[in-house]
Amino acid sequence: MELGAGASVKMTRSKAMAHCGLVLLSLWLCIQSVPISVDMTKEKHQEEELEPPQSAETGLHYDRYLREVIEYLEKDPHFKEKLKNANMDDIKKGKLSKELDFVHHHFRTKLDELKREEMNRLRMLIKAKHDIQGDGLTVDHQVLLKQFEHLNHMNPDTFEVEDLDRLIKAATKDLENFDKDRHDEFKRYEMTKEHERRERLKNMNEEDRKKEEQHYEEMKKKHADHPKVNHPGSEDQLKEVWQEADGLDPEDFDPKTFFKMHDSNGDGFFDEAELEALFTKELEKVYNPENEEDDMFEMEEERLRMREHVMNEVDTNKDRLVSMSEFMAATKKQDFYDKDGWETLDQNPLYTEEELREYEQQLAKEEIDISKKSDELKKQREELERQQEELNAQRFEIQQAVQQIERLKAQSSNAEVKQTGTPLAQGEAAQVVPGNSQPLPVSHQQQDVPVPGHS
Ligand SMILES: [Ca+2]
Ligand SMILES: [Ca+2]
Repeated sequence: MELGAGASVKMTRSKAMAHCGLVLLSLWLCIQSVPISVDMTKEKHQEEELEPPQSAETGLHYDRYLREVIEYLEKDPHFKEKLKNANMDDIKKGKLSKELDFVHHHFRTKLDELKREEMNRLRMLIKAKHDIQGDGLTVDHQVLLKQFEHLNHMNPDTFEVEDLDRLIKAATKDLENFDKDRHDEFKRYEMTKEHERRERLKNMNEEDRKKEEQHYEEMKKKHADHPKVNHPGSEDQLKEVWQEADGLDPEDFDPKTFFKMHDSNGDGFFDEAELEALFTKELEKVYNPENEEDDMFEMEEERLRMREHVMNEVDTNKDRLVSMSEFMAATKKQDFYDKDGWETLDQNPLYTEEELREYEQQLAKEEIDISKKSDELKKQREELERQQEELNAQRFEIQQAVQQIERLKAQSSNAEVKQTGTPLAQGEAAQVVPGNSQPLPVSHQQQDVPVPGHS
């Protein structure tokens, strides 16, 4: 498969994303701001006494930095207190960040250290990327560091209010865009796949092309032919897991027991990974790694979309976790008994012909840019070679000049020796420097020597 390598890289990435459980910031950004709704108090006593988990990954590239910063800030009693009482608006307006000024010196030093480590990591990242691209140009770190918005790169040594402010803003924004970015990436994946298929067809003769087209249509049909996929999060879907994965009698289906059984880490919440694990049965109806027509990268995307769908419906406080009470509330809604099947990715077009055309134009433009760049590099190399030759020529001339000076020096000192030993006759002195009985000063001698660069 042509997209094999790219796909597996992306697959790993999407898996990593799939495991980004709780958004740590939810502690800050969501939980703090949950309005106390009336019906929550009803269920609260029986079902929701638990604190949300604290250590799940966010999937952001600066996840570690983010978590360590939060960890140290929470150790400071003053900051912890402020954090507890802060609401979403205050946090967004940067009020919380200002409390950093009151954080104990010891923790501030630690935060400075964390920031320096993060700066180093970013520099390494830039360097690694630069090495891979190998464009031979010098790296302007300051310019490249600008792309990282989660800290203030202009001050690489200390962690200040602005750093905390930026961290909160970047994490909020990046997490909100997380799924959207992935959708865009998936769309590009699909368009690349189609583009490559069409390019392949172009290079075929009439007969092969027909065969290939026919095969493609057959595979498409084969992929679309599968048992009904239950709506993620519906009673039918959960019951199937209950029966087939858990080996239990569907007659005994009990949502609360189901929740406890599939809350794998037992923290009282379904995180994203735990939800995604529930869809394996459904996905296996559509995707089989043995089949040519089933793309496993698409399967992972399907899984993530199922999770998104359930989260959207069930996670009412938007902390990216499904609590027991949210889950129970969902089982009481009409949607839970939805019998409509789930529409798989292939049932809806992911892009229009026009979008594909635009994308192909963009690819073509990128190709032109790359070839332009390589032409420029070739020219640069030729220019460097030319300069090198010129330097070599100059060096040769200088060597020649030095040799000549040495020769002249030797001649004149010979003459001196002769002068001090046996006095020279007028004629002999005239042989060394015609018209002058004194040895020439060096500056004079040089006039006959070619000057470097003036050949
Ligand atoms: Ca859990
Ligand atoms: Ca929730």
